[in-house]
Amino acid sequence: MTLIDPDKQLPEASARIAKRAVAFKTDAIMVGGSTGITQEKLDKTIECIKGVTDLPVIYFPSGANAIAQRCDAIYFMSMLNSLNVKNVTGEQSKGALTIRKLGLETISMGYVIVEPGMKVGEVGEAEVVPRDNIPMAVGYALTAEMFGMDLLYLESGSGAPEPVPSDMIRAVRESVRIPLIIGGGITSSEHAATVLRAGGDIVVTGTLVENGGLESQLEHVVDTVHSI
Ligand code: 1GP
Repeated sequence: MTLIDPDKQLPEASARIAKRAVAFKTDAIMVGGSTGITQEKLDKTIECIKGVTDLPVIYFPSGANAIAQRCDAIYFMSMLNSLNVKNVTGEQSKGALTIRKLGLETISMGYVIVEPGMKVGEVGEAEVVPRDNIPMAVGYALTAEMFGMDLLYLESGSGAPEPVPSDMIRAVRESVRIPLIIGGGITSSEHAATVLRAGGDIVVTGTLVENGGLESQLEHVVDTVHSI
């Protein structure tokens, strides 16, 4: 899945990124970012993206301050290792009625921040899972599954120097049956292959499409994901 942050470029530029990602056969577009998301920017970005593709556009929210009106689905997500309850159930409870009134499809997701966590770890006030603390990651994964969540997202943070460690992904994969999304620091087909071989089901790339890797790397990454 290709992640587009509405705060990083104008809506028309987001649509251009989406169009190229679709040409390279990405499977879905995620829209979201940790800071600077306004309702207007979000809705305009999704409108522009939907003008260039029929692929699912999934909103990846950072709070209840902006809820995409025209997305195909929204992650109804809880940052399980946040120390601030607003990121666990607070923002969700503020946004739930709006989501219901809009009739949006919700995909429940446990969101777990792994070291270094980057910006999302900071603004989310996460007690990040240390890269060598596999039991802690497994505990959160089981928590998500036992709560009945549809997905688990292991996130090392946008722009992280390395993806989530393979041995952590492997241990989590062996512990739960729900699909596993891996994001943060995946900038090459080697990274994508490593996280998928360890047991990830879905790879998310964001920074790659913002910093020039769109043309040079994304096609290879998607091809690699589809070949595993
Ligand atoms: C961030 O996991 C995503 O939420 C994507 O991370 O920007 O490092 O690809 P990158």
